[in-house]
Amino acid sequence: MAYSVPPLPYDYNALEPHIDEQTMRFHHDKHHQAYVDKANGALEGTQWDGKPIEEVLQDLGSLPEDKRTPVRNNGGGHYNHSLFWEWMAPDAGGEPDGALQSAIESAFGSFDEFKAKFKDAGVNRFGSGWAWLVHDGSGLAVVSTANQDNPISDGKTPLLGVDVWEHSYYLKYQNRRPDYIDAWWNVVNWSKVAEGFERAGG
Ligand code: MN3
Repeated sequence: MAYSVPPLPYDYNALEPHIDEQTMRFHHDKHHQAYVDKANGALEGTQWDGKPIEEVLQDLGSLPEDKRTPVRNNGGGHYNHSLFWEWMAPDAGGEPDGALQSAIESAFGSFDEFKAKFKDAGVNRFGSGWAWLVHDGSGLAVVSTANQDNPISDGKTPLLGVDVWEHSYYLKYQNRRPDYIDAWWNVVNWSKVAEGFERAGG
């Protein structure tokens, strides 16, 4: 089965005022759809057609050379955004608790130091890309990737990511990417992040 854009798990305006409705409409309905259409177009009729996107991205090297870049970009775009919608929620934000809180404190010193490092990764990503909290097999780390690359292609498990492409903030924040990231913390769905942390082995 070809890939499809998953429905948003909340209304387009549910993340207001932090993430505006118009941005969510374009981002989910237009940008994500374009990644899905192009990924489907690239894989149509191949043995990878319908294979779970995370499995494809974990093994990009097995793809024929002419498919590798389109799938990396558009399959990555599909996977990244599918995760991104779920990592946000209305009435969210705050801080994680339990095992995830402890792991963040032991990896970064404190929750505030983690936030500062994550924000730096997003602000300093030149051009388009993502900042991530990942589990790298031994513990938590902050990384950033260019374009639509996902840490899963480097053997890391993404636990939380923020889209820093201009399309994710320009309508409301224009060139102020740091302000967008500051506001974005108010919609982070920490219970979803904690689920991924448990699946990654805690
Ligand atoms: Mn995006």
